[in-house]
Amino acid sequence: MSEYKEINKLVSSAKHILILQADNPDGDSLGSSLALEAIFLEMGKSATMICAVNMPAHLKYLSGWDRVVKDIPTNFDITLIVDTSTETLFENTSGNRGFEWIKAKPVIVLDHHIDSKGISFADIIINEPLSATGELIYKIASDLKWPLPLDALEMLAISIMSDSLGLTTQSASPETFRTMADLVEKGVNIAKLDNARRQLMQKNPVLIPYKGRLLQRIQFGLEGKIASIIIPWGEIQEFSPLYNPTMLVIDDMRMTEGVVLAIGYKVYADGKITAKIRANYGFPIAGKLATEFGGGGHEYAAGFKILKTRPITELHSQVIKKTNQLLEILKTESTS
Ligand SMILES: [Mn+2]
Repeated sequence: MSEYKEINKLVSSAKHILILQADNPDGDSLGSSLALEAIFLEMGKSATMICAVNMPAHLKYLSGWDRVVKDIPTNFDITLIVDTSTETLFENTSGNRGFEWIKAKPVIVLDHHIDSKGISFADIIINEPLSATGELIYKIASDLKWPLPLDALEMLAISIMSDSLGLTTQSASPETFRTMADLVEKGVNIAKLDNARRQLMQKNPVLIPYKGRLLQRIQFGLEGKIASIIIPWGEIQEFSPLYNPTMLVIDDMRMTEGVVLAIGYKVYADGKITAKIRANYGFPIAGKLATEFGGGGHEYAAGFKILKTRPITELHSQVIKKTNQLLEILKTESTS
């Protein structure tokens, strides 16, 4: 793997490394950041973790989350971007002073979203079809014989468990299980990590009646195949700091008989609309649907963002139409 060697060359000669997450941090991107931070510190380097948005509350069981900062320092040598190769996911980051410095210095991307469009200012993009960026980092670190202290191993395990939903997704390969076995053998205690996660999953009591309201607003379209929910700006303001409103009900939406796709829209004050898409097993169309609207993701989990103001009802009609087309194509493919 000559690309791994290229990474090693850049990392070896760097003293201060930036670890950058996109504007949509998740368990994989944060876990991968914290793992790399631990690895680089063990190598005697300094590392700064950057993300232009606040860490979501449900990730705060990952010890060290509060070391992720928004300000880009001046004195760094290289940047590692984790868990994305989609440039549009740096909208907030690009508004940050110092983004030009990042572009001017070497940029390495470590990702596993293989359908992505790429990042124009990256020097090296490693994008492999693995379950999580954490799995890729374990592969690279093992190959390059980087030090892997226990806290790094724990973070890699969290990354993999998070993106593979506890090793239950299609992307969890035999290699993913072998990686997890390695991590456990090297001292990672999954039960302990999962207990920390569960404690943090306890919800603020105000979210329980709110969830009830959301459940009543779920709409079913395309003969019950699509479940959708719209979160208006007022609710984003009120409830997002406590929990991602869409995530409160998305599993209920997906677990409804006949539903193949669940979609949650958030409508912001400036008219921006974001959509989170989850497809059920056997209907791998989430990524393709998101791509139609300028976004991206995986077969079963994806999202997009629309900056231009347009009525949500109009957008949803187009989403329904596109979903129908993708389902037709899927049907044709499976019978041919
Ligand atoms: Mn990921």
